Amino acid sequence: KNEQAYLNLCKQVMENGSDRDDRTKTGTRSIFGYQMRFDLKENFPLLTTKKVPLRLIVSELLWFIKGDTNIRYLLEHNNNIWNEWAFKSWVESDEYDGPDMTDFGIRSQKDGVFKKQYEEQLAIFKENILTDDAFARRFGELGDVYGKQWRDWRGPADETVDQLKQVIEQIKQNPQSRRLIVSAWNPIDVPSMALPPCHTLFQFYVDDGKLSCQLYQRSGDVFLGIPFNIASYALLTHLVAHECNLEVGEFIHTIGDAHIYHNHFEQVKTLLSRTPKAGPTLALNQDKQHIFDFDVEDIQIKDYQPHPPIKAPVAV
Ligand code: DHF
Ligand code: TMP
Repeated sequence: KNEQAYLNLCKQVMENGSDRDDRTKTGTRSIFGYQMRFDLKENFPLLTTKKVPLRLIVSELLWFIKGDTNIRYLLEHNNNIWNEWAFKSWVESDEYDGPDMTDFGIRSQKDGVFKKQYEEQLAIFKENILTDDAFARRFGELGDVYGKQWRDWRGPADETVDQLKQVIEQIKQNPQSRRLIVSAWNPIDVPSMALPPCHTLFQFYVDDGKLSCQLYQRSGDVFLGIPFNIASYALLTHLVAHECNLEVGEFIHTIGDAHIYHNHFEQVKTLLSRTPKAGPTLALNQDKQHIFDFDVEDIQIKDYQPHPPIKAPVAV
């Protein structure tokens, strides 16, 4: 049932969306305003109609929770999902003197010779991030993105707010509160970010010993980003519930612009032709209590037997 909510979103966009140009020049089919509900007691909402690599979702979420905004941690965990956005700042900087990388995302899909050059430059960039501290500090940074806003939101007088820590304290002390909110959308900082936050604001709700979470996502790449976002917030809800000695309730996913990129249509058709399987379950290391103590190996998925992965190009 959980997975059906996602498959219905795919159908809805394909059948009722309007075809629009977009920032990346790829073209999308999009609808505005959509809500899905996932019952976290039923199973863990990781898609089975294509294989979604949970280890990437885990290391990305732990990176947010640490308050880190530098891709070095992700690369150390063999996670490449944020490379393009750091690489973009590097090739647009004065210090870059390699071949022209303007519009590398679009061009590498169309031009084989360029694709080789791009892959070479990206490999050099990754190597430098991993081995050169000064380079990593300057060019591995994505700006004041999720981790920074969740853990270290900066106010006008330079005071800081640890939103995640505070919201967890409030869930423990004041579970009926209607103010259990974490916002990643900081209008002062938006211009400095590699990509303004897509998952912009989330709210917790406690009822009958169960913790629910609702996310407002301003922009959702239905085929690539959304499956990650669903699993990531489901996992966050599990981690916070675990720390607060609560059961899990629902994850409610509200999306603003929900779009399928034109170069993902074939992939979406393949996905929709597949029959969902029973969903997996999540296993957290019971020896750990605090969300800030979790490492990647403390989070495991059980009984996950998905259909094969489906590759798709990411729009930069
Ligand atoms: N831009 C766009 N256009 N769409 C996104 O979903 C997106 N997501 C971002 C940053 N910018 C974005 C961060 N999250 C992948 C998944 C999530 C993600 C970035 C990339 C992705 O490419 N997933 C592949 C597997 C990648 C791998 O195995 O390394 C997939 O098939 O799910
Ligand atoms: P935009 O800033 O022009 O909206 O482009 C961001 C793209 O990235 C858009 O396709 C949505 C997608 N995206 C997700 O779907 N989920 C994510 O977590 C992130 C970071 C991006």
